[in-house]
Amino acid sequence: MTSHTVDFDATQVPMMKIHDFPTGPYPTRVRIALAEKGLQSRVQFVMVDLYKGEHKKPEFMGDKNYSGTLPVLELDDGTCIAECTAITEYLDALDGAPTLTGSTPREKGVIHMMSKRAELELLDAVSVYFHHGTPGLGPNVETYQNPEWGFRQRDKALRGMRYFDAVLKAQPYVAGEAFSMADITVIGGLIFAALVKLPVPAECEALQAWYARMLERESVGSQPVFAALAGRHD
Ligand code: GTS
Repeated sequence: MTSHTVDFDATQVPMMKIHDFPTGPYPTRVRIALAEKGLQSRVQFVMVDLYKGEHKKPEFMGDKNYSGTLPVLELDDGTCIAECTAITEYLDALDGAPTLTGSTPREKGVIHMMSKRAELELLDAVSVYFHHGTPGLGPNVETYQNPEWGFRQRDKALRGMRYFDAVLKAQPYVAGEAFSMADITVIGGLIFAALVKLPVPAECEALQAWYARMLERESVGSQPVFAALAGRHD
């Protein structure tokens, strides 16, 4: 299922580059947004190997993203846009019919809030746990680790899951009645949780049922990270 408008001609969109790590939870957020908008054919993916620390090289941080993270959208004029939310907003605006980031002021405000909350309370917390409470990207890349901070963030992420479970008991999608960027952000959080083997608490039935529904969406279930998770035997 895609949310782009019927009369939108994606072939008119200039080619873009995405600096990408195909199975990363954050890059997967942008991959889902691209699929929702029907824009995959307009993108050339450029692999940046996180485990080799390519995202921390001065060239990458200087030319593409000062923060040294993925994904980064690079436009045909060389403009680089980092941050999944900013990239999603850009993609959503391309067809003049934003749906992932909301159309009305109220929708925009609520979606932005819930997406930010999903980052703060869940996805970013799991990410900190990965980098500080596990071997993360390995000793060559993880030059500073604070395990206590990592474990606190793991516990925060579990609280975040309980929060989103309560949200999804009351409404079908994270920001209300329609699929949005906020759902994509929570999906990113649960992908990262699965990668670090942090199970969703059994009592979070609404969150689990919502996630099962999300995985049925073509834009979500077709992402390479799910094949990687399914093929993992550790
Ligand atoms: N706030 C950023 C965003 O929303 O884009 C965070 C991006 C981020 O942390 N990306 C991860 C990264 O580059 C990619 S992944 O973990 O999903 O694969 N991590 C590398 C690092 O060293 O932090």
